[in-house]
Amino acid sequence: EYQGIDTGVGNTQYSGQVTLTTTQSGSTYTLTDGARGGHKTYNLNHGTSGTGTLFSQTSDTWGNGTNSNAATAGADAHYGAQETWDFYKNTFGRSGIKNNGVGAYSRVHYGNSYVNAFWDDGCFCMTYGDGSGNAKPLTAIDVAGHEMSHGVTSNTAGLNYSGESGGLNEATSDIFGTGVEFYANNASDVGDYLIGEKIDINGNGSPLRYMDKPSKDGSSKDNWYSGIGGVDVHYSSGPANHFFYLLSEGSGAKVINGVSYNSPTADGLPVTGIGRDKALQIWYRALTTKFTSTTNYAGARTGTLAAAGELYGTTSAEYKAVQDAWAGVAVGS
Ligand code: ASN
Ligand code: ZN
Ligand code: CA
Repeated sequence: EYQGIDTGVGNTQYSGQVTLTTTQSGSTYTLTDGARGGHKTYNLNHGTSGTGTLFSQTSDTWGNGTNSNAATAGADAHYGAQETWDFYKNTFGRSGIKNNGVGAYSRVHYGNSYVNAFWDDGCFCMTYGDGSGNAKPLTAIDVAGHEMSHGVTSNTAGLNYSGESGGLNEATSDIFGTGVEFYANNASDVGDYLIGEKIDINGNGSPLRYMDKPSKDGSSKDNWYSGIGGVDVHYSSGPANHFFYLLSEGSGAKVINGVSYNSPTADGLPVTGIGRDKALQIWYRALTTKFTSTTNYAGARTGTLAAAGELYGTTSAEYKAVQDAWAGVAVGS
């Protein structure tokens, strides 16, 4: 009987109809991505341990666009893993979370009304709750990219998940999660500098975080200050998210893909953006060759400047933009 890689269809909740890489084994298809290290997607069916069951059916069309069909969240999660793999491979030449060509796995339908998603280095796996009322799984693509990027950080800089390094760890996940969302270029989930805008975690349509002006969420910090290491890592990430937005897009008001941004600087001086592609290269090079487990904001400035110098030269516009963007979030020399 035939065994091999197949191209299926996912009717996702957040990204419309997408192509999924699956595996056919005779008359059965599974959510196993043979083109990306064998990444598998499992259904926990409201359990909270083990792997549940591998998504498996006799058709290669998955989900119906809502969470009333168990395979819908599977399709979103499988798509998120696929796009995250391709983003790292095609943007940085990184082959999987460990850069060894080996896929991870995803588990969906964790528990009941569980409003979170998380990466676990131990199982080398991703887990997604179904959200409030089991209606909004946390499987949107920027969330998927955010969570799997925690695995990349663990396997590179290893930024400690507390204090300033914890904020930089969280920001790294927001930065690359956003990179994945723009990379996927999905018409139903266009790229933006918002985090979690699709999962409606606040119940009023607002996103979880804003990179242009992090304080818009009511808790995140726009700029560095002495003592920021004492706040929750999801809020001390603010200055680095703000830095990344300024470096990519520059200060001031701007509309991108229909979303309005306004990014004031701490010093009141303008920043000229260098584009997201270059900003991503600088952050990735810093993460993988400069940052360590204890890197703080001052070290992130030094590390990204070193990365920009190596990539573009120390007299380049890119290098100056890195200096200006850090000054714009009150991280000085
Ligand atoms: N979803 C959360 C995050 O990735 C889980 C956690 O608190 N680590 O930040
Ligand atoms: Zn995170
Ligand atoms: Ca987003």
